[in-house]
Amino acid sequence: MPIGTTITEYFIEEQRRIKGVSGDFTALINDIVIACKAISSAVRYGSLVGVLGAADTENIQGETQKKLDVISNNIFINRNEWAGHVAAMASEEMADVYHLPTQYPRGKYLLVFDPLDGSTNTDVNGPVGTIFSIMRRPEGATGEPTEEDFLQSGVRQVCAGYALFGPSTMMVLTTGHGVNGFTLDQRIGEFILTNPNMRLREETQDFSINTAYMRFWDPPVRRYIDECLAGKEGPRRKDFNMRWAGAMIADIHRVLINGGVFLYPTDRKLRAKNQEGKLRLLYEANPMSFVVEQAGGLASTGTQRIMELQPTNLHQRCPVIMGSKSEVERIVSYHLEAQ
Ligand code: P6P
Repeated sequence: MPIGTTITEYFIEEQRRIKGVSGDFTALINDIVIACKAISSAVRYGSLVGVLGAADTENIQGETQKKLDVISNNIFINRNEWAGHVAAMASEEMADVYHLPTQYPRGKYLLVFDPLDGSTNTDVNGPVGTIFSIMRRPEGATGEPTEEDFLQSGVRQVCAGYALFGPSTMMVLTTGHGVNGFTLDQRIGEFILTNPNMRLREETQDFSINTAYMRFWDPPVRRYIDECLAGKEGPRRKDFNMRWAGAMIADIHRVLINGGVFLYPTDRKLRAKNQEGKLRLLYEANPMSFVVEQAGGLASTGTQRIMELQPTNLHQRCPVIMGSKSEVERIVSYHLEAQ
């Protein structure tokens, strides 16, 4: 049975192209891949092994954690803390920087992650996934990493990607040289290269936004969506389609495959709670922006490139508008006109 290119083979080939790399990075990716396989298994067996439903805890965001949020977070920590590739980690599910147990060596990378994005979908058998971003520890930093070490803008990411637990389990990631997708072959337990060099379509007819919040939207967002809804009879002269999966990973993966634009913008309701957006910059917006930009799309807050934002805290939120270049450019132009 022909196996195809495994994700490990792919990264060893990548490593051979980069002079002087130590193999640390490839080994870190391998640990992340194993963590994603383990989370995929936990998600797949769901109710059969009693891991659905709410845990009796809240995360830093004040959101009730699902049992699978806690399980997935523990899997990511356990797989990545021991090998000496990371210096520390940070997660949506943990208030502070995670410092490694003293017996483990420290590496040169910082790993941030959302262990189970869209976890409210677990109880309804909907798509969920894991998002991760790898940064370098600042040059010359000594001792235990601090929160400040993590506060790097998205353009400093070394690697970013996600695992999507849908009808099949996929990993999609970038190291800044394009985007590649790998599908888990359950028969052999390996991720196989199935979507080499993923490119985002310029033109599209799909948009992705939670229209339940329409009454809170700012005028530029309202204008863009109203024009999509007006279809052929409206200024866009074509019909559009709306999808909302309740998990940004699933919505943005569809955008990568079909083209389109995903919006979780700021609005009056969020600003009333002193929140810039709903989605978190370091472990949701930045990694997904890196993937989208490397696939030829754009990722904006509406007025700024997401990856150029300077984070001020670990769990900072930001508005997210990302996808096909021409659509994001149009939405940004509406924001600039409204200023
Ligand atoms: P709403 C999941 O909780 C998440 O963080 C994203 O993955 C998703 O796109 C969004 O929130 C859904 O938010 O307000 O529609 O429930």
